[in-house]
Amino acid sequence: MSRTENSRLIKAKAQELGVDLTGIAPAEELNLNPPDPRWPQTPQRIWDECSSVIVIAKRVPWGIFRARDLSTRLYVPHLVMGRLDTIALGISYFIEEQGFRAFPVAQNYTDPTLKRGTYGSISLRHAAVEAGLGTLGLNLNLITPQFGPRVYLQAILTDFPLEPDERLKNPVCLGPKCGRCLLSCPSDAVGHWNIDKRRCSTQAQRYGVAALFRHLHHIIDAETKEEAKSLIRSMETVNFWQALRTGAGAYGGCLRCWEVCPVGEDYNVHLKDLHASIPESTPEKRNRLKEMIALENGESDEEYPSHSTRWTLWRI
Ligand code: B12
Repeated sequence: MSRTENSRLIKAKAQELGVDLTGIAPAEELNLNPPDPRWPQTPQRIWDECSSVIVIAKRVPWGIFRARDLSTRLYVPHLVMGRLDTIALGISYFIEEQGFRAFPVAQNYTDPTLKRGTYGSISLRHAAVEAGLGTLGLNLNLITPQFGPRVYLQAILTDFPLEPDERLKNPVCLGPKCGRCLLSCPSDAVGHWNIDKRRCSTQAQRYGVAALFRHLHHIIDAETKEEAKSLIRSMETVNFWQALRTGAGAYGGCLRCWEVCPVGEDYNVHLKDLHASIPESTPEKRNRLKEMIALENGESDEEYPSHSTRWTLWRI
């Protein structure tokens, strides 16, 4: 079969298994363009015979953006991520049946041989842009034309000969003139085509590893044995146990920038009625957006943040 036919076969299989979007990136492009060359998240680091990276996306159920209950919002994203892993494994076995090799990458796993801190073996958002699924937004989320940012991602490395998809030609994000992700961010983590990861993680990883370290320190530093005992038996400890057991709150714990993003065919139908107004917006945040627009219009001396233009497609 030709490469084009193989690609069609894989996409049909992915759809049958429940994927919402599938794209194929040539491994060579990902090897040549690591998002941060100091810590190259490239396929060849993992497997040097890999010729293609199949990127799959699954949206979260729209109802979750109507849930007021935090535990649901912490829990459901992990069901989606788990489903993606299962599907990626299914696609890998399917490729083996065609006589080639394939395997899913460690999706939300921190590769300790790379930069200190949480850093995936492959940056899935960058791979998704290379596979033509969307472009990176103001806060570096992958934004897709169909579902805005409201998709989780996974990737499969393979040596199956596949025809790659073309990258999109125009930015999908509306940029600082929209800026709704910046205005809504509860930890004020959104920069100019950038994100303050530490700030973001206070919400996105509220029972993540940094929070766990803090909790353990509180226990060690307790002034009395009674205080330490009560910290050990606290609801906080239970929350960490739940996070370890289900993933809920370990990561994926904040969906605010997702539900306010007006890009995507689903926004008007499922989100606009509840999320059109943004209570977290302040004059100071709105001013920051104005400054970004001025900078983009060349009305400022500051340097334009160009690190991510290959993937945002903004201003190129
Ligand atoms: C670690 C991690 C986090 C960390 C750090 C995020 C980050 N930006 O790296 C924290 C906890 C903050 C986080 C938060 C969230 N995450 Co997260 N996260 C990951 C994980 C596991 C690894 C990310 C990674 O490797 N980044 C790699 C580096 C290269 O990316 P980067 O640092 O953004 O690189 C750019 C900038 O650093 C910039 N840059 C470099 N140098 C400099 C210097 C300057 C001065 C500037 C301005 C910029 C700059 O240029 C680089 C290239 O564009 C991935 C899974 C994966 N394997 O990809 C999920 C992943 C990215 N997360 C995801 C999601 C959904 C989220 C959250 C929405 C929370 C949630 N509900 O799940 C938030 C959104 C935050 C955001 N807007 O980025 C999804 C993204 C889906 C999508 N539609 O985009 C992923 C792909 C998980 C998945 N399986 O789907 N996440």
